[in-house]
Amino acid sequence: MAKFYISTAIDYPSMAPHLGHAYEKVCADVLARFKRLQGFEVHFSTGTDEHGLKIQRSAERIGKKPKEFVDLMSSKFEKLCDKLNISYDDFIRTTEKRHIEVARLIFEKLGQTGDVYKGVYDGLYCTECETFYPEKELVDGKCPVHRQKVERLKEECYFFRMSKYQNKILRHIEKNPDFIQPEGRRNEILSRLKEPLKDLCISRTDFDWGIPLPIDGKHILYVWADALINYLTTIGYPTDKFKKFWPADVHLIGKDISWHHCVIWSSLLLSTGLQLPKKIFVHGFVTYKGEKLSKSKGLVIDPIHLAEEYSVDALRYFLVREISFGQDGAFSEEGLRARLNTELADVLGNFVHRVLTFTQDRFGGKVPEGKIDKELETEVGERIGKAEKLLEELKITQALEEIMALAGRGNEYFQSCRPWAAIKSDPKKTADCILNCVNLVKVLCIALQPFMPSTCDRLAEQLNLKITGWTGVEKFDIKPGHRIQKPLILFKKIQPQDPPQPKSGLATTKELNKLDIRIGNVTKAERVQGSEKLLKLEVELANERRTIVAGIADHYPPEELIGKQVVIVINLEPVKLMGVKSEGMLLAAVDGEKISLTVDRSVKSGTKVK
Ligand code: ME8
Repeated sequence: MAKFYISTAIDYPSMAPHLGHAYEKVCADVLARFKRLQGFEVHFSTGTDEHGLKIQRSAERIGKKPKEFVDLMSSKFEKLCDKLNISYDDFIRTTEKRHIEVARLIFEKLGQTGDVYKGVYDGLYCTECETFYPEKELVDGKCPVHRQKVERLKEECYFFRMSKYQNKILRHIEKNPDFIQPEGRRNEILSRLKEPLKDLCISRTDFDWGIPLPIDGKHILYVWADALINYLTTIGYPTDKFKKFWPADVHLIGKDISWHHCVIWSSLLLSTGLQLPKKIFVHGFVTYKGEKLSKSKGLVIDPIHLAEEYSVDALRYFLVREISFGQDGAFSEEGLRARLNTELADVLGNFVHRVLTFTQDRFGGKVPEGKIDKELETEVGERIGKAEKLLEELKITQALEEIMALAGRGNEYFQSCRPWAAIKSDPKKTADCILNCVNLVKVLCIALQPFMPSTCDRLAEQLNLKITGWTGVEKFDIKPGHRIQKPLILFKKIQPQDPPQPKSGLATTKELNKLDIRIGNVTKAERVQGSEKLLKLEVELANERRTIVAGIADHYPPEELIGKQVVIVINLEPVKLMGVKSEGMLLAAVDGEKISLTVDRSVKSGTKVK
């Protein structure tokens, strides 16, 4: 059986996952599911990147040991995958024994090639992206990705002779136009490779949360080298399974880490004598009000909350359809609602429901005798052929558009046959129409399965059909006499909530208007020493940070608060609680029906609450 190996990046579990992480997993899942339907033996990996200084510091901030911290945080990423119906075959964690063994093995191989030597690294480092930066790549002296201060490092380390592989990588990219996609990202890497490539520092000594080097236990493996090797661990390097699945067919990653994958990873593989992956597909960022969602900036949108509010499949659909694959795309709740209401409910849901209820009500749930409309079947076949080609080329947004156009076509067809009127005057025409429409519903049910698996499973049940594969998806092969089940609504429309009306008796007084109430993002949370109840929160407003002390430790573990939004009063006289100055007061926040201290939706930090 032909194989297909697709991976996502493995996420830093320094904070809870946000919509950007969900996006990458959903896109990879669409491709993995499509390939499985086509009959490929698929390995789909995702997971968490758990070593390094960033994680060690995040753990320290909330008073936990790194291992205890990553166990807790990694489970949130796994939970997200399960919630979003991500059909991963392996959720890999870099703290697992199997990975540590492979990482050490690969390091030994690099040494055997003569590509590792000892030296002193003297330069700049951004802990947020765990990356070394030459001075000239900084923007206003800050990390070009996170716009945060970089640290000066001077320490003994082991270097990897990355420079040796510059020409090989260049030639590989030039000879294989599909190696890095989309083209814009490929050009970026090609242009950066015009500059001489430096050797890479691949060990650290000033902290210990990592994999000790087999040759020198004082050093731990640089977290990026450690993380990239996960792509080998997950397929069981160096076993037969590895031999079957390597090279990877697609590494799916975001645009901030294309250099690490296209250049660092390629040179590590070349040094160890392994083949390069077939494709590295670089997707864009999910943005909100023009800004990239980011853990470090505290701009996070909780995908689990959205999935619960709008349904998992509506969220999956929105992400693939709204964000052209390979480009950046904006998230807004209005946008999500609009796609759900006007495309999923009004077009797809409406077509399916009309056809199946008509079959149920007028034909007792039995597909009527009739004639297949060959013209329609050919038209559908052409679109499906196009969608299939697009999926092969990883153009998932366009593929989804093609398939959804068939739902629109179905509505048109149903409408033009007018079966509700024709049933008396022309029962034969009505039967033909229904036979063809049921078949079109079947086509949609299979073709949309990679995008909206649970909806399509429910639809398959209604159609009394087993989805077995992609082959023949376009065929109108549901025969007259086939029985369908009772139709159910696939998508419920969701209207924006009306603003709550103030209850009588509660007036806003002039005095209350004097309070300056703002929305802020929690960037740090820790216990106040010597107190059971108090937490100290660092809250980021638009241009400033405030320390807020609140007696909520009984109800909120500090790590749950990081990345959440809170409502605070900022123009109070500062007060000292257990020796810590509180520069504001935490208020309750209203999030839909829920009243609590935090909200998951993202409003720009610093926003004034009226
Ligand atoms: O970079 N929109 O982890 P990470 C879309 N551990 N994708 C986004 C995004 C956004 N707003 N924000 C982040 C790491 N991502 C490393 C990877 S792989 C061997 C090691 C994407 O948690 C990001 O581009 O910072 C990356 O592909 C993934 O989420 C994990 O990011």
